[in-house]
Amino acid sequence: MTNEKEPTLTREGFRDDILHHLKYTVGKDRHHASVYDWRLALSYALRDRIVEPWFASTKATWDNDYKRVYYLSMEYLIGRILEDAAINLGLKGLAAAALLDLGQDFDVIALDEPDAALGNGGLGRLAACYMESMATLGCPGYGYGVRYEHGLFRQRFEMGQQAETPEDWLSQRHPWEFERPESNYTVRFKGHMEERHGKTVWVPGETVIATAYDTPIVGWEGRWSNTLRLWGAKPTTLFDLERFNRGDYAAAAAPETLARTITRVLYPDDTTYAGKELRLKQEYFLTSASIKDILRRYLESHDDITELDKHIAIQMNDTHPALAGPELIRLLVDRHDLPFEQALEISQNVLGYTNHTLLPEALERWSTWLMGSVLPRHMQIIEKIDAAHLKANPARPASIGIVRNHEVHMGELAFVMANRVNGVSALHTELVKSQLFPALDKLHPGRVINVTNGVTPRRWLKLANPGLADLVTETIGEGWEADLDRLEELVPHIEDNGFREAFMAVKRANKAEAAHWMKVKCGIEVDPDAMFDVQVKRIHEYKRQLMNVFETIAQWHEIKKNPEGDFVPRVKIFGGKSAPGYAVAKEIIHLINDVAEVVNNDPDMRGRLKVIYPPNYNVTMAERLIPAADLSEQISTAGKEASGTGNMKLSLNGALSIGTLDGANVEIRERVGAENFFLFGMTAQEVIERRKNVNHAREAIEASQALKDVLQLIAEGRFSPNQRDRYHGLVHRAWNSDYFLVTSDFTDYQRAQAEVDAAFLDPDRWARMAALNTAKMGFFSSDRSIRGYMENIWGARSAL
Ligand code: 6GP
Repeated sequence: MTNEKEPTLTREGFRDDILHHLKYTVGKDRHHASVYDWRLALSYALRDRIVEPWFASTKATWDNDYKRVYYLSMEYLIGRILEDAAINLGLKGLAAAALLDLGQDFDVIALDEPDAALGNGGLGRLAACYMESMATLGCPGYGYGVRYEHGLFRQRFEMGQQAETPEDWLSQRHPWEFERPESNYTVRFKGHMEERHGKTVWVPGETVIATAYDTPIVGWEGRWSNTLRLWGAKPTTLFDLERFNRGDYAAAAAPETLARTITRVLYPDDTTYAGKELRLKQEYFLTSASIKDILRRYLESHDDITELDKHIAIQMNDTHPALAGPELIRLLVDRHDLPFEQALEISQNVLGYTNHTLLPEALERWSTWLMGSVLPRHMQIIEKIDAAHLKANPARPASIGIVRNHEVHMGELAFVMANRVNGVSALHTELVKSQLFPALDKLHPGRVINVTNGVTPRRWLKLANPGLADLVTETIGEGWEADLDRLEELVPHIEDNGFREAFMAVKRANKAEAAHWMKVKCGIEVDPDAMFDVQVKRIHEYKRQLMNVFETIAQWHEIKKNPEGDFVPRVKIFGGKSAPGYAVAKEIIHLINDVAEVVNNDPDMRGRLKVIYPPNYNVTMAERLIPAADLSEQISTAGKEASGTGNMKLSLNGALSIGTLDGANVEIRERVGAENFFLFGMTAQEVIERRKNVNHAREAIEASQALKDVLQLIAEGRFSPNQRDRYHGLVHRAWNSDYFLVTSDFTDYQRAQAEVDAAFLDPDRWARMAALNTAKMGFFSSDRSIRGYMENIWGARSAL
C-alpha cells in the first residue's frame, strides 16, 4: 500500500474538485449553494480520495488471498464521517484552506452533517471504533450491519421528561455510501418444511431482498480501507398489480410494507432483550444476507468449501447475530451437501462471540414456537446442534441446554458455536466464566478469553480535542496517533511547569468553548473555572445516575445550610438517553431535570453549583463534552458494567475518574495508579454479599443523616413543587429494594467526592494527575484491542 498522498493534490486542485462536485454531482452553482450543498461537494471530493486506497486494499486482499475478517453487528454508532475521513486522509488542513478560498468555513460545514446513530450505546460505538482500527491496522475485513431508515430516536425534554421523536438521517443525501443493487440476496421467513427426494426443503412463506450499501472505512493515513456493508430491504415483488387494479391499494402494497418494516428502525433498547417477532426477523435478515455474501465471495476464488475456516473468521457482536451458526450450517448442508457434523465443525472453526453484558434481561431468548414459525429450518438445526453438543459432552447439566423450557437460549447457542468467546474487560471476562457460563466454561476450558475494549485515538483525541492533540505532537513528536503507547513519553514532561500549564490551558479553552455551547443550547451560564463533573452514557439503573443526583441534592442542602461557607464550585453535567419503555430510567431523567430547575434558579447556588443536562446526547455531543471534563463519573454497581468505553475517552482527554472497581475501571486505575483515581464502593463480591442482607437499604439510610435528608427532601416534593408526590415511588424503592445498592455505596461515594474537592483546590496537583491520565491511556487504544482479536481469535494478519 502506498503511504503517500497523491503528489498532484494542491490547495487549488482540491478547490477545483469541490467546485466540480458542486456543479456536476450536486447540481448547484457556487453563488446559490447552501451549507448543505457545500457539505455534499466537500464529502464527494474527499470520498474520491478514499476510492484509490479502497480499491488497492480490495485488490491486495484478492491477490494475496489474505484471511478476511467479518464483523457482524446489529449496531454501528458511527457519528459524523466527514471530519474523521479528512483527518485520516491527512487532508483536513488542505480542505479547510480550499474552502476558505471559496468563502466557506470547514467547521460550519462539518457541523451540518447528521450524526449517524445506527446504534444505542457502548456496543454500537465499540463496533465503529473497531472498524476504524481494523482499517488502520490493515486487517482485511468487512463490517456487516443493517441500514436502518431511522437511527436512534431524538431526545427532547418536555417539562423535564424525555420525549422521543424519530431520527431521519436518510432524509438527506448520504454521500459516503455506494449503493450496490447487483449485490442482493433473498431472505426467507416462515413457511414450512418438506421432504423432497430425501432432502429437507424449506418452503418459505415470506421473502424480502437484502441489498447492499457500501461505505468505505479509511484507516489512519489512508494506508488501508475496508468496507462497512449495510443491508437495506427491498420487496421481492414491487407490488401486486392484480390487487392494485382491483383498487385494493393497501393489500397491493403488502410486499413493500413487509420489506420496509424490517429496516425501518433501530430497536431503541440497549442491554434489554426485545421479545418481538420483528426483532428476530431483523437479526436473521442481517445474518442471512451477510453469510450468503461471505460464501459467495469465498467461492469466487476457492473451490473447496471445506477449507472455509482457513480463509475467513466471523465475529458475532453479542448474540444479536447468533443465527450465524445455524445459517452457515444450513447453507453448508442444504446447498453444499456437506454432512451435518462436518458443517458444524467448519462453522465452529470460523465463529467468535463477544459478550457485552451480564444483565440477565439482556440475554436473548426466543420461544421455540416463535423460532419454529419464523425460521422453521433453523429451529431444526438448532435442535441438532444442541443434541450434538450433548452427545459430545454427556456430562452436560440440563440447565445449560441451548433449548430448554421451550426457549432457545442465544447466549448458549453462541457459546457452543464459537471457537472463542470473549469478555470485554479483565473483570467482566472472569464474571463471564464464573457467573454467566460456569458449566460451559468447565466443559470448554480455554474457550473464554479476554479482550479489553479500546477506543480510537483518531476520533477521541485527534478529532475531538485538537488543542490537546497539538500539544502532544509538540511534546513527543508525530506518530502517536497510530502508536498510542507513545503517550507514555509525556510522563517526564509532567515534571515541567510549562508543560503542565499548557496542558491546563488546553483544558481551560475546551471548557470555555463547552460553556459557550451550553449557554446557547440550554440557556444556562456556567463558569469555566468551576469543576466540570461529567456523567455521559445511557441512563440505566446499574450505571447509577441516581447516586449522582442524590449527591447533587446533598451538596445543594449543605450550601443551603451554610450559605456563607466555602465550596468548590461544580458544574454537574449529565447526558444520555433512556430506552423509551424503561419507566424507572425515565423517572431518573425527570428527577435530574427537576433538581436542575431548583438548583439553577437558587441564588444561594450562584458560583457554587449548577446542573446541566443537554438533551439528545450523541457521538457529536460526546466529542464536545469529553475534552471539557475535569471529573469522569464511572460509578456503576460493581459487577454490572461489562467494560465501559466512555471511561477511557474521558481519561484520555485528561479527566480524573471517580469510580467503582467495575469493568475497565479496574484496568484504568491499575495504569494511572491508585493515588490518581478516586475509588469508592463495594467490590463485585461484596455486592453479592450485601444483597443477602434484606435490610441493606434501610440500614444504609439510617446510618447517613445526609442521605436521609436527601430522601426526605425528594419525598416532600422540594424538587417537584407542583406535584409533591411525584417521587414517592422512587423514594419508597430506595428505602425498600434498591437492587443496585445506591444507598449502600452512597456514604463512601460522598467521601470520595470530598477527596475530589480537596484535589481540585490544589491546581498543581490536579494538573499532574490530569496529565498523567492522558499519558497512561496508551493501552486503551482500539488498535491494541484489534491486535488482540487478530492474534487470539481471528488468526488474521495485517496486510501492511
Ligand atoms: C455495552 C456494555 O454495557 C459496556 O459496558 C461496554 O463497554 C460496551 O457494551 C462495549 O463492550 N453493552 C451494550 O451496549 C449492549 O447492548 C448487549 O449489550
